[in-house]
Amino acid sequence: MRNATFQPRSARASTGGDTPPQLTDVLPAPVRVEPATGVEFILTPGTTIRTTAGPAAAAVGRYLADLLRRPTGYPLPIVPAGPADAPGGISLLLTGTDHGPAGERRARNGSPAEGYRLDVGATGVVVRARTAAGLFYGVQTLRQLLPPKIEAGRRQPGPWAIPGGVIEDHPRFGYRGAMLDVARHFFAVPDVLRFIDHLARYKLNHLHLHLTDDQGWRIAVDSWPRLTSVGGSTEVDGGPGGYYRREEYAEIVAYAAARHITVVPEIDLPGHTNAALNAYGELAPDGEAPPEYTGTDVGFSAVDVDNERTYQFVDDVLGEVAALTPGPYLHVGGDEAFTLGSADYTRFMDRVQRIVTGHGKRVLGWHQLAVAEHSPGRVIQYWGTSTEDPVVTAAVRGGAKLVLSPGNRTYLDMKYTDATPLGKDWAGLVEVRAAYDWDPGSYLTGVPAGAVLGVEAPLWTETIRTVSDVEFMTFPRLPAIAELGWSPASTHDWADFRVRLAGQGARWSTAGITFHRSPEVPWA
Ligand code: TNX
Repeated sequence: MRNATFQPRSARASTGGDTPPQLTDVLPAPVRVEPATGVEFILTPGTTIRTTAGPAAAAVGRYLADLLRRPTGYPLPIVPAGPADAPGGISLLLTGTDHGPAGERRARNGSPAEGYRLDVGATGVVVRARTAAGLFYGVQTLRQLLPPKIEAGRRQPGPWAIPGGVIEDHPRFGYRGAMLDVARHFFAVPDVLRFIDHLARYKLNHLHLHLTDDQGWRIAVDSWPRLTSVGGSTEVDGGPGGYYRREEYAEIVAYAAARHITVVPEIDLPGHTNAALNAYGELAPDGEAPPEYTGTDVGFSAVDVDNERTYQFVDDVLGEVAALTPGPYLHVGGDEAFTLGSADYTRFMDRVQRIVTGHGKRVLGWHQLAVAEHSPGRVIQYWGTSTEDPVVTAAVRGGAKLVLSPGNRTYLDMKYTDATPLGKDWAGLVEVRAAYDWDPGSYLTGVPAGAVLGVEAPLWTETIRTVSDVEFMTFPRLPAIAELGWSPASTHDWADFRVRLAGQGARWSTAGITFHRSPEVPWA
């Protein structure tokens, strides 16, 4: 809970581009914020970054130095942390039992794995965490406490002040995600890395990549090469498409991992498979390869569920994707297989789930998958617009966990208003307040909060072609979903959120990020 000194700032004038942030401006809202009035730490050319011995804290130190060196022009050397009470500099201290000096070890036992504590005093800044992920989140908080010009790509004049006080923080949910559909329109590696950086700012920890659909197959599978050579060659409206070679995909996974983000690959089955069928006609129910598809209809394709070759295909593909996936989940889609009867669908997905666990992974799937048998550790992603779904509730009772992506709240491809040039509206218009004002813990009737793993904001790309399109739909709604995933329910307050969100606008402008200037938000 936030401490007594916290006050909603709905009445405060929104901050301009150069106004220094306050400790209470952080988004997502931290668990506890205690400003120290009149205290600030100022970065100088002599500031050092001190890290606990070992590679984990040093990596976060390098990440922080990379953020700060260009705009400040300061050298910010990374040096080993000395005694905990030595003044000066920015200290990133791991306090888990395996790391750090004994005093640090005693200081912070019991904080959740992704939590951190930030102390900003006149003589130094200290971030303490049990894990490198916690340090990383502390660094994201620190970044937001510097003036917006810290986001500039070129050297800026100081001063570089950080407001004093204490923040104690940890996430509400373990799964905080966003999805990018790289199948309808392909996005090359640099675009995906940029999207990963957007997630990192707001402490999201899962990137779901929708890698296959009717219009394109985007990940190389060595045992079925035509999936990409043929299936990757177009996209919606007939553009050139594309796909990730194994090394490119590994680069995405590694870049995400360095930001404490787990990549969740999705191979959509049994529907949304026209690109695969176009490449391998033997997998189609009539054995004939359909033509390539560059439109935006859904639900017309499905693999042949009565052909053993199909199961070989699924096993080969999921085996290769599993080998490229350090994270625990394989997403197997399962949505909109309208050409299959329900018995055929269920029988097929039961087998697919067993193939996933056979490769040592946990099943994630869109909520149509709820009808399939329970699979150990499986997670169902709810994308409906109703708060009642008896089939999903029954699956949860059977042991499934839930990720919430209600279409009318989290879908980044929905229009903001009728006037939004991009996007769709089948789930409704989703302005910022609609994205923010709901509670994932109590959303679905009959689903206890303990069954909710977290939230995810999906971005489908039928109408989204460029990085700027991606950003326009993502900002400012992604930060709203991020706050639902991270912040305690007790901090939920639209009047406060919209002012903190407004403060982010100058950061996005400085970083060259396109965003929707929603009239619901008091931008500077
Ligand atoms: C539904 S949500 C789909 C996607 C579309 C999206 C467009 C889901 C699991 N399936 O195939 O891209 O709507 O909003």
